[in-house]
Amino acid sequence: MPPNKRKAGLTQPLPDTKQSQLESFTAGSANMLTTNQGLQLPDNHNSLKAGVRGPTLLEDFILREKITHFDHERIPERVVHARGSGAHGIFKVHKPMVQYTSAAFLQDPDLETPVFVRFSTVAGSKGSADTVRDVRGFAVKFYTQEGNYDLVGNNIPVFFIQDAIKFPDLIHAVKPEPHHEMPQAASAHDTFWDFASLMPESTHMLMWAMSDRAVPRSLRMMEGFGIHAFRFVNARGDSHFVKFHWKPKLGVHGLAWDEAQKIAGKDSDFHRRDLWEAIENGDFPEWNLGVQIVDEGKEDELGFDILDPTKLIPEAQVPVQIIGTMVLNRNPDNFFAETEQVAFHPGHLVPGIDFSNDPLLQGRLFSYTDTQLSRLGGANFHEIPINRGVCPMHNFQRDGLHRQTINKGRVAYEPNTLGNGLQGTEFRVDGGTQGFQSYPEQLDSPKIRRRSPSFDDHFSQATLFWNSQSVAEKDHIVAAFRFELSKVDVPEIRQRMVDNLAHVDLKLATRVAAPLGIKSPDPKAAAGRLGFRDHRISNKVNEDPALSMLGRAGASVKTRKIAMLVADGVEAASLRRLQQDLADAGAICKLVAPHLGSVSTASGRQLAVDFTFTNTASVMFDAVLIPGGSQSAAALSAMGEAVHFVLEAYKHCKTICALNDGVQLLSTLGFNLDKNPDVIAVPTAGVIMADARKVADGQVSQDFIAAIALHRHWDRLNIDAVPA
Ligand code: HDE
Repeated sequence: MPPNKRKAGLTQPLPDTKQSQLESFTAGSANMLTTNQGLQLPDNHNSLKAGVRGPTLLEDFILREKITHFDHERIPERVVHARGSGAHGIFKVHKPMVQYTSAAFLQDPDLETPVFVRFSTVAGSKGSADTVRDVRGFAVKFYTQEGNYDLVGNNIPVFFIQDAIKFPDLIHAVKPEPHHEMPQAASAHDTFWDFASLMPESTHMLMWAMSDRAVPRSLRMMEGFGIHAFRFVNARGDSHFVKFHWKPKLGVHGLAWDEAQKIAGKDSDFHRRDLWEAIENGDFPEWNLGVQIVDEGKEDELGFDILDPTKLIPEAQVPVQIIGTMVLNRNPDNFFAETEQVAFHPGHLVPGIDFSNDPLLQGRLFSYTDTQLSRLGGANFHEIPINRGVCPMHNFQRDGLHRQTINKGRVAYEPNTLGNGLQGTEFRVDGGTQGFQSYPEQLDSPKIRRRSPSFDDHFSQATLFWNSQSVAEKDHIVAAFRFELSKVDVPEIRQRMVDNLAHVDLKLATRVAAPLGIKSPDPKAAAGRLGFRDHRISNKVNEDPALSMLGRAGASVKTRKIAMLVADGVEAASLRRLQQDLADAGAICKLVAPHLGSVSTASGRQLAVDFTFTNTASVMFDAVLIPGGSQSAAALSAMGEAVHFVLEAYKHCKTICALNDGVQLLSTLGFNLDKNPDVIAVPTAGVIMADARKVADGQVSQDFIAAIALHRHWDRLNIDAVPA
């Protein structure tokens, strides 16, 4: 039998004798391709044939091994959250949480707990576009010294349904319609709105899903939420309810809907690329971990049922305490091995954290292991490197498909007297006093298949969300409902939905209904429907600033992308100064020109070009600079693509700065720079027109940076009239 000569690719140490044999055969052959059995290949280009022009021989075991492996490269994609992007990082708690929880990773501020995070969309297939309107998954695996803890959340703090038994219906409704498998990764179709309009408990979540939360600018600019109430349990066994929040340090920002749709075509990997590049560039994304804590026994004072996952705890009612920070600092080495094979489960707990009776959470506790069995092909998925814990693991579970561990000894049961157990120790349980302890909640209730009446309020928090939005955010919600419902063919479904919305806010419903070719919304029509409930409780707060994205725009331009539109003859001194000031503030500047290579400046120097108008678009950037230089401005003004670039950025409410002759590109918008050289003009929010001399004294950079930090200028004038 030929000895194994392979070195590269070994993941498990070989037994000692094999290891030394391997080393003695490796010299000089480490780079040879081999079969999976280690046989060196003579040729990786030609199969074995009967003569150079003859048929391929069945005997060609090398060809067959290679093709067989290829044929089995795919595993089933996740039934939901199929499209995802992952990253490694670390988590650190800020101060010991001993008062509330015994979880070891939440005690020591010096302890770094490794994490792996996977962000995802819910509805689309693995190859679908990143920027579709959808909820985003935000799943974090903490590799703690007490075992893996998974916080498997979303970027929206509530969910569509209250009971797990409705999940297959919800997902079947939102996925492509089964007869023709359309549309991909979109809720804008009849079956989704048919279901949603018949499930008024979904209304609160629909408000979030129609807001800009569902079209994030970046995965790095999203909040994350555990959604359900969990329990913190301390060493004395005291329990507190806890809701988890991730707060991004870069702020919470969304795309314009038109922009999101265009990006889906221009770069369907937009979010994946953004996350990857930020980490490669050393701009490590960070989130604070926050908790809302409610004393066990005081949950009734909230005014709604803490177990109902269609409700959030308003931050204005129970503030979020920041307890730690997560930094994502390493991209995966291999997408399949890590991001695809990672297996999250809300039931992966550590001592000190426990479940509540939220009926959605309870159903999830079954689903996740079950789905891994078919997705990852058997019961040993915990042995896949990305899923392995970093703490010791011992039990007597054995065998199964793809078992990696070579268990030693004759004993695979407990109790035993025959075995020394693993590594010479007898592993056992100690009678129940150590390890994970379930919180001993007192239960004395009849077995019953019924919803608690405390879950019957389906609208008050939808109204709270609506009331908490700014004017622009309300406009976006109305526009999103209109868009989605306009794609619904059956008018009765459109009608049913706006009748439901009339229970959130009549003005909202009336605005949504206006262009949909249906009757004015009628709250009574909804209320008359079988199963419809509007047992409204009064909210303890009527508005909560934390529910608005605009209420908390980040004050930084860090990692924001600025397009600088240039052609031959561009005025370079002010361009360079702005580039420098923006780079100092952490922004990323790219030169976009009519051609690749370089452009000549007005003073005859060469500037290297990053992109052309053909291979990029305004939707890839957060802001635009049009420098001065009469020749450059004239060339760009004569190019439809350059003018479109500027108009589109304007329409998407991005900051635009134009210097001297560059202002020509804004003339279609009716903006012209006064010939007064001292002027910095701001004709509408986020449009800065300036003389290059103002650049030299730093004023333009300051104004430009401040405007970009506001993210978008949603209240900009006249955007509906702009043809882009
Ligand atoms: Fe999931 N969910 N889910 N889910 N979920 C899955 O597990 C399920 C729910 C969430 O990046 C699946 O490994 C049921 C809420 C995320 O790998 C599956 C119910 C929340 C991810 C599953 C819910 C989530 C999943 C598919 C209703 C936010 C992606 C593949 C009771 C708190 C994790 C898999 C990743 C994935 C079931 C509802 C978050 C089928 C039955 C609520 C972030 O097990």
